[in-house]
Amino acid sequence: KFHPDKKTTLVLAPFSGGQGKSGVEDGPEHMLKAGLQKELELLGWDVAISEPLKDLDLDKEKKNAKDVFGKCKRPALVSDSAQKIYKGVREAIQNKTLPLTIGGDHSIGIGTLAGSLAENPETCVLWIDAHADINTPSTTDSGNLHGCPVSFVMGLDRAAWPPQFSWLDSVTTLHPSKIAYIGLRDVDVGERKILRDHGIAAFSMYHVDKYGIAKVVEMALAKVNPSGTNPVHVSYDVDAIDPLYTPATGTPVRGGLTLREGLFIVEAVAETGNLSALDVVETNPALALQDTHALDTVSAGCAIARCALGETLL
Ligand code: Z70
Ligand code: MN
Ligand code: MN
Ligand code: MN
Repeated sequence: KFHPDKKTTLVLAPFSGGQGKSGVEDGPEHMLKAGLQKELELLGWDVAISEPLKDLDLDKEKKNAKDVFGKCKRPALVSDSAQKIYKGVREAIQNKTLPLTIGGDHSIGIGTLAGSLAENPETCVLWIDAHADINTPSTTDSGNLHGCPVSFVMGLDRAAWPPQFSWLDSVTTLHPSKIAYIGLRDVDVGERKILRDHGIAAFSMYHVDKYGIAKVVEMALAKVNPSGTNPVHVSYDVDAIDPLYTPATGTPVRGGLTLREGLFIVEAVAETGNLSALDVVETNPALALQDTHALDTVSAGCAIARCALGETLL
């Protein structure tokens, strides 16, 4: 429904400032080298490429030891990158294309979700992840901003924000009823309270086992998009899938989705015709202990993108 003419923009987001490990900025390059663009073209999609971070000197910016605010690490760098990605995603949508953003760490979700919400405030979100990524600058223990993107787009704990994020004030905030999680299994104590206090739909691995993945996706979509008419932004952290299949990622947590369960989620969203944006993040080829680890993880990332764009809807 939302993209009958099958045009997408690959928004490359080679960014690692939202967490401490380097290598995650090489995710986009690896997915392109694996043939992602050609694969999507074979599915009938017209593929444009956008590089909003092209002028960012990541290595230089990461060395700025003064870029700290309270517990938050590199707020200036993360905010600047997120704002650039925000503009890239908005432009992709204005060009009537589906933004497919390839990360990079999950702090880029601040930019992608803000871009979707700015273009369509009705946008709802499926956040597929082992983690809730809803810490605020007050609740974060690690200080890593890839653990905080959801709280920023929801406008939570505004008084505690690093000043650099004030550009987000002009963007419609994400209402707690418009996001659902699938795959959770490593949620911080402070995050549990936020999820509970705001009544956010959170389907953990327990719910996947209890109901099966098809029912979970159905319940998640019914919660965030009851009318079935609103655009759905899927923000997909590859660590939602079990590290058996996606080992090359910064924070692997055992007991995750099987590869098929992980792909089923995006296949089911594709089937609704409501997919409006997709992020595939946290692929870190540098963390592979053997070649197959990087290949498996990159292949899974590409498969998520293909399935979201309709590969398995024959
Ligand atoms: C933890 C934090 C996180 C991804 C780790 C972890 C967050 N809740 N997200 N890996 N993808 O640091 O806030
Ligand atoms: Mn590198
Ligand atoms: Mn995660
Ligand atoms: Mn994440």
